Amino acid sequence: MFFNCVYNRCIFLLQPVDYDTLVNPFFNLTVYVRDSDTTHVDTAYIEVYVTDFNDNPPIFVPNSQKVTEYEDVAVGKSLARFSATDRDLGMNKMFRYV
Ligand SMILES: [Ca+2]
Ligand SMILES: [Ca+2]
Repeated sequence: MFFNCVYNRCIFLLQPVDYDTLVNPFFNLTVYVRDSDTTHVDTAYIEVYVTDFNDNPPIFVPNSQKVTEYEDVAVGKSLARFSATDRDLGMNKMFRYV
């Protein structure tokens, strides 16, 4: 349960929502209002869509390598390949090697 509605007309977030681990980022909420007459009831429907936030940094996988090469290695030869990954999505997953 991520949301709660209490008597002051607001919907609250009860716990952090991590877009990167959600199976479904859509939440359909139903809110009821009534008075002392039990037949006086109305319903509102609220759709909440959680979007991604850039909350994960890129990480090298692996983050260290050992390279052994002869001293006369040709200038410009590639000595190692490395890559990184980022758990976010879309533009928040973009990074560059510097
Ligand atoms: Ca990121
Ligand atoms: Ca994220």
